[in-house]
Amino acid sequence: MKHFSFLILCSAILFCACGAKNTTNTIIEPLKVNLPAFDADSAYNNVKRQVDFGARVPNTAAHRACAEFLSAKLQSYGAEVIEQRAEVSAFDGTKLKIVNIIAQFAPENKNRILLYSHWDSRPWADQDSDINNHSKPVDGANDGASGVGILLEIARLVSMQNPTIGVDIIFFDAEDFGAPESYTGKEKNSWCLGSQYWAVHPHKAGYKARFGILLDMVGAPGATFYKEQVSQYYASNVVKKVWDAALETGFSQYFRQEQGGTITDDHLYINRIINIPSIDIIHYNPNYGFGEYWHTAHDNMDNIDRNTLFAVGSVLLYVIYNEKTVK
Ligand code: AHN
Ligand code: ZN
Repeated sequence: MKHFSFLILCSAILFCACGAKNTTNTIIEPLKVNLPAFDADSAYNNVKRQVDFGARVPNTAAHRACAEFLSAKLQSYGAEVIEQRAEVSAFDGTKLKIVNIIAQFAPENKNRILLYSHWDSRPWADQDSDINNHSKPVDGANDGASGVGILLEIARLVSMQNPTIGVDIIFFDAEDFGAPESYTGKEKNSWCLGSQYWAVHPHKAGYKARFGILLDMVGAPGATFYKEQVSQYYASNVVKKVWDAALETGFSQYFRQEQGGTITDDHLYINRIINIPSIDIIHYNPNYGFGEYWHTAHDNMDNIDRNTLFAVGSVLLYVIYNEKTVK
């Protein structure tokens, strides 16, 4: 809120200052678009609701209950929702019943953007310093629930104020079922099973979007988002668009104008398989790696900061509402 008020204030000062000296009839527009205000409390509660189900590990009751919650929530915002169910094989042959949750706003609009996150949580806290936790699932407050929490809030706002473009939101399943550290067998592409499935079987034949934005671990205190390299390779213009938006809205302390790591994440398959130029907004420091909570028992609600949710949500809104339709 602070940042937008500040922007409006600046624009007002600029407007008055120029107006005073202005002898011609130039009209200075104060703001390009009217953005809805991102409600960080609402996003936070969305994260908490998911975590309260317990770990959202495929083939569990918590997973099924949370899917129902997410789908109902999106429907309550007037989206056209598809639950894409499938059975996929994990790295060790385990059959996973997965569900990708797809919400379409203004499905008739040909100009679309795609926003996505994974909604499952990791079955093993295999990065925990306590070896007893390696067999336990993670809460995934940040790793999974944070991105979904922000996108649910975006869905609420999009339902109240139509952007000029159509918006699709997808919650991908089974991103985090990648082979654990202890696994010694062969494995390939064992992460991102839900997005890999969807990229081969999109909910609409010939589905297209202008670009895609993935949110992954976007709620930790003091999170930093560097320009991830898979994103740079496939969609450097989208990286620029988003990082410029962060500059514009005053959130550069989160969105760093520096190169990040190369991350295997859902966006890799969306780029490679279905060719939607996609970026990953992910908390990963090229020098230190993921946050110390990552894939540990500490990725709980204590690891969620409303300020970070607000920064990411506000930058996204700026991008969504400034996207123009071309005929
Ligand atoms: C790998 O560790 C290969 N990819 C990280 C993707 C990820 C896991 N995002 C969240 N959890
Ligand atoms: Zn993970």
